[in-house]
Amino acid sequence: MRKKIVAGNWKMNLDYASGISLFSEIVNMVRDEKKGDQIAIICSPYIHLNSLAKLGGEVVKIGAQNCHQNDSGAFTGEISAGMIKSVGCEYVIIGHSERRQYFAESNELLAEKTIKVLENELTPIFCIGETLEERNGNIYFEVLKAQLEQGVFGLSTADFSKIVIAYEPVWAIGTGLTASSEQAQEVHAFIRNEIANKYTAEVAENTTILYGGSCNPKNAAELFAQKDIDGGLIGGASLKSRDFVDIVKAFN
Ligand code: 3PY
Repeated sequence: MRKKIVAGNWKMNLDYASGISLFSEIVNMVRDEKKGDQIAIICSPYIHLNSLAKLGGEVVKIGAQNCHQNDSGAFTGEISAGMIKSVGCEYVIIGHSERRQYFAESNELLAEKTIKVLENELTPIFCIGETLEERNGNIYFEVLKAQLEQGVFGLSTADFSKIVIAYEPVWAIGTGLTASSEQAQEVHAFIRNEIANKYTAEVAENTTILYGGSCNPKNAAELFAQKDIDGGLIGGASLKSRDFVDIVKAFN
């Protein structure tokens, strides 16, 4: 079954105390305002994960923003999917464009990370998206297809059915620009069609595909009303409790 998800991505923001305080506000508001079939998630920096997982309970789920592709070992500064699982997290963002851009994460590496996340019974939120140059050059469908093929289409049907996809046009991240609801819907329909071609129409129909990239309380309702948009991955607006909860409420 397709899920309705709003996932906040706090990126590298908030010290420990500020994170706990913002999250507590979010939990209290989401508890009152979330509809039964919606899932609210906060993907925080690693330092918050343990505490947030305990505070969030069933109301707000917790995710990490990255993990390493190995289980353990001499990888100074890294964190494994098993460690993330051990503190009560349920989700991990994989392949956010900032990881691809600033940390040179390739589709092949992201495929390894995705497998590790699944092995640890966590849900990957696998991000794909084109740059402005690729959009203007009209090669965005090819780029997105390659990201899917090399990143997640190696998974078995059973494993693929457990993942969430996030479409985040790179040109709409941190720029204040948003894809119009038509532009976003066009790409979401394309992704769903690619999934149907690779797996089955049923798998495609049941895959949750989120939109990310300057999604905010003003544009969320129109984006989420599109047939193939199942929610959002929210950057800046997830750092304000009222904005985040208004986006959670934006499903009709
Ligand atoms: C944004 O909204 O800018 C994001 O990058 C969400 O992940």
